[in-house]
Amino acid sequence: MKKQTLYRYIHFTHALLILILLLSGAILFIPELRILLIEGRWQIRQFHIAVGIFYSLFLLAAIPLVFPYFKKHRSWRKTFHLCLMVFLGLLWTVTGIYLWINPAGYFTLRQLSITVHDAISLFIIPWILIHIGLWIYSKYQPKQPRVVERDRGWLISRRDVLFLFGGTTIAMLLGGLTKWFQPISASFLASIEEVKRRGYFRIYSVSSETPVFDPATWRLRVDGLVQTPLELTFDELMQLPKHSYIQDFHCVTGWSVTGVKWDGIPLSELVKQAGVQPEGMYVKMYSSDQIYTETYEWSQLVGRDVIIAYQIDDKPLLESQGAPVRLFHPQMYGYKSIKWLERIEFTNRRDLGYWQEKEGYSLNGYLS
Ligand SMILES: Nc1nc2c(c(=O)[nH]1)N[C@H]1C(S)=C(S)[C@@H](COP(=O)(O)O)O[C@H]1N2
Ligand SMILES: [Mo]
Repeated sequence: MKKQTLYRYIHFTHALLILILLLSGAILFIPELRILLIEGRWQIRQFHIAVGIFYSLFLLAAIPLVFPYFKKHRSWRKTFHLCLMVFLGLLWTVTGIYLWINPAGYFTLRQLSITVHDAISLFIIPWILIHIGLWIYSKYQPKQPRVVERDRGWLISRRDVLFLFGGTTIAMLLGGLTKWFQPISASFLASIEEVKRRGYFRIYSVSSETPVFDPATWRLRVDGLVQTPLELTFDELMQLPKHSYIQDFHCVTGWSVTGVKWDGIPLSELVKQAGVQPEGMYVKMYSSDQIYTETYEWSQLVGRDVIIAYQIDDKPLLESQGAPVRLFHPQMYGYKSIKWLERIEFTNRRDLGYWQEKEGYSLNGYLS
């Protein structure tokens, strides 16, 4: 293959991969799209990761081919672009891999990785637009005999400096603007303000079907190694003493909702009625989605703040939020907050929960 054609292929594949990554990334990033695509979100994340891995490998494979080209056609602009791409690509890859393999890593590190990952993506968008703009512009320029740019080695002129700094500044400014650009509508803006102030529940579900709450048939079961197994209707559950407080919610993947008001029934109230047998050291909870489970040490759940939550911010749980009840443990990550809770089993063995099995999340899930 002719060298020139090869470079064209590399350039094209590069553009295509970035575009796919940006599009799938945007779906994961923009809250409104996230809500629209609740169901496919997990698959989109997997897809995004897969393309990301392919993209990194592609970059790695392309570098030995591309460097000689840049050596031959050395110009400051090209070198700068190449270095920029390699640098951003590296940061992108490193943070992406961190987010991918460390779903339960240190909270601050994850938050940092997400911020850097998003920032690079936002920076890239204007860069691409300028890139395309210049390309189209050059297409429409009357054909001139190509002037070979004189290789000035590592000498830079004032024009180069202006170009580099000006270009970078513009790209960064535009990148910053895209971050805040949203379709204008009063309620939309208000909701964005709210989201910015305190975060937003991202509504996760590993199942594609949302369990439907029917008060007539719904029961909460407490069984296993207990003295008296229980089967409570929603009304019976609501007769028990309630407990309310304000507490932040943290997902281990880096997002939080601050200042959430929680209303619920302390788990200890149920246990008062059921009574735990001495061997009942562990607790396994089941969701009516039939997929999600979580496990705990019984000693981790005795505090009054560990509740079976039925209201968030004074409103009954939405169906997608786990209606009618979900667990909430103020010292643990969101994944411990099992939604559509329907069964609490006391056992003498510690099982793995859904995410421990799938992605090796920490068993105890304490906020770090
Ligand atoms: N049944 C069930 N419960 C679940 C999940 C789930 O997928 N299914 N996701 C968990 C995770 S990882 C988080 S961060 C929170 C998210 O709560 P939200 O969907 O209300 O935003 O729910 C947790 N409880
Ligand atoms: Mo989570």
